[in-house]
Amino acid sequence: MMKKTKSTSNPTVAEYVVARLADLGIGHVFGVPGDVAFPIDNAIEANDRLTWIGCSNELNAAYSADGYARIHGAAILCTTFVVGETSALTGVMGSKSERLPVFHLVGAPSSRLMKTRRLVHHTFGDGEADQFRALSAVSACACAFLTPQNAIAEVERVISAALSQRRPGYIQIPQDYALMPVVGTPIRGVPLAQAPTFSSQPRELDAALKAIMIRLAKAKSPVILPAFTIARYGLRKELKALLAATGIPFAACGMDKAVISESHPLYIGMYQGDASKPDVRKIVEGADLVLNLGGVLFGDITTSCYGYSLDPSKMVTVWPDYVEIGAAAVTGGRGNKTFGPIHMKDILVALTNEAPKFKTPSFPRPPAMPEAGASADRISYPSLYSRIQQFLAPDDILCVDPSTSAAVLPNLLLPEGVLYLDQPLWGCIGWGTPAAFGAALADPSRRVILVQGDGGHQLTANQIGTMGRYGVNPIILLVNNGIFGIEEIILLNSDSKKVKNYDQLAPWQYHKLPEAMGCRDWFCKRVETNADLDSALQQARKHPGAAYIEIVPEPKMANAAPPELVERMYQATLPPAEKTN
Ligand SMILES: Cc1ncc(C[n+]2csc(CCOP(=O)(O)OP(=O)(O)O)c2C)c(N)n1
Ligand SMILES: [Mg+2]
Repeated sequence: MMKKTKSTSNPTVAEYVVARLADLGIGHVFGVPGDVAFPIDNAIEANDRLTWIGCSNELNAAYSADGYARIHGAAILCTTFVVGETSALTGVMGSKSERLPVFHLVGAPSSRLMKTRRLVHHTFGDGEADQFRALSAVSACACAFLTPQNAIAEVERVISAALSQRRPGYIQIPQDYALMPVVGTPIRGVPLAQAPTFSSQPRELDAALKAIMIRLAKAKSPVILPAFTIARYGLRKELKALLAATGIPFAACGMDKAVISESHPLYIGMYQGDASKPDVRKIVEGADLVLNLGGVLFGDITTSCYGYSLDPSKMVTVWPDYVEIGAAAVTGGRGNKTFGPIHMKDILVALTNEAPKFKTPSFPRPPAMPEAGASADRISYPSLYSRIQQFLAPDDILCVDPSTSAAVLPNLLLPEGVLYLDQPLWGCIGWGTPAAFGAALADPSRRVILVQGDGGHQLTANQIGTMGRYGVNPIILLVNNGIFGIEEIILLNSDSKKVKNYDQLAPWQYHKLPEAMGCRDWFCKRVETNADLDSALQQARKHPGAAYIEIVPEPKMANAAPPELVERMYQATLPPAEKTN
């Protein structure tokens, strides 16, 4: 629990907030400074537990905080009033969508300017300086506008909500209040792993457990689907214990790749609806009980556009804060029964102690991506992906930007301990470079490998300069096909041979970017053949610093989406009148 400390001279609001977040053990703050945020920026700079990480823009800062939170558990982002905070918004909203507690600190004009409706910069000039708070509010699960009087209570409320829901928290501080001492007794917090979130309601927990145990007792062929939230809530250890106790095999869905190491003996492979391997599909869809642990989201991108068939009556979903028998995701909310509030950790632990041990069925080990492409040949998509498969080493962090590669790389079989970072739900191209930077900063002992398309890269490539500035050593694999490739793959009437004008890109000299952005001692190479790619990958792995490989595949898009998938996408998305076209 938190200790209360009595102090004769209280810290200022800005000093207090940053100290309280530093208590969580978050060591870095991603941001861009600004005049009204100076009190916060200065408090961060003066706090010896925090390091300011100056980013090339607020969007990059937000994505970097997102990547950092994926590895560290939480992150801090600091921007200035309106122009800064709104630039960060799609990044922070991505963190909300993909359940990452990013604390967003924003400096606002002095309260006396706002109260007297004076015309301040970064506004529409109409005296309504506080109208923008509603925009940022959408990106967070809790928002606070701090005063010296409410700061202590409000900061606790935001921290508690953000950690309970694993979503961003927004804290705005007017410039004058930021410099005034907090009123009350400052709270000294505990590190993230010990920070209290919410507790289960005992009778509900008991009832939910009974309901699950009844189903487990009858089950002959159960399967587990662990969701990404297991990682977000730091429950990998508890899940491993449950797997060991029950012997139930598990599959990973599209948003949940490598929540548990893919070298685990109970791992059967990826379940992505129609895009699954037939044996995985048979085990998952044929299971008489599906334990959906953490709340897998069955969305368009991760299920091959709803190409899955799961019987809702056979599903038990342990959401982070409640248990659902039957599956609203599948039934549209009909006929399901819920218990809550329940913390999913309590269910994992209780099931580990009480669930029966099953005889694990035999299943083939999930296959690695097959080898492809002779040395002397031009790089093709299969040859590139097979080389990424060979290249990965235990404990690497593989980060994949939304692109053609993101549609194929879930099919990799990852070595022991490799983490897979992607953004399948929010799906913002350009997230990859800054997110890879944040992940690399969060754990310098692991090698971050980024796979990104050229289109996505053009959105946020300037964060490479920030990577160089702070000396992280990722390996960037930049796929230069000159186009927004995945868009061409899923285009309606894609029989046209001509790439759409709107899918074409400015031809950058990508491998020269690190040098131009001041990165020293990076290994940079442009490759067109498999032999050159092999050699560049080897050198990149040995190189002590960062590496940037610009990969130019042959023009042919080697992995056009199956026609049935494209058809299903349009059946699902277009109005009926269009469907016959
Ligand atoms: C911020 C944002 N803008 C636009 C899109 C739509 N979009 C999705 S994928 C994609 C193309 C990605 O192209 P590229 O990064 O070059 O990867 P490729 O498929 O060519 O390998 C676009 C424009 C998006 N998802 N996010
Ligand atoms: Mg491209």
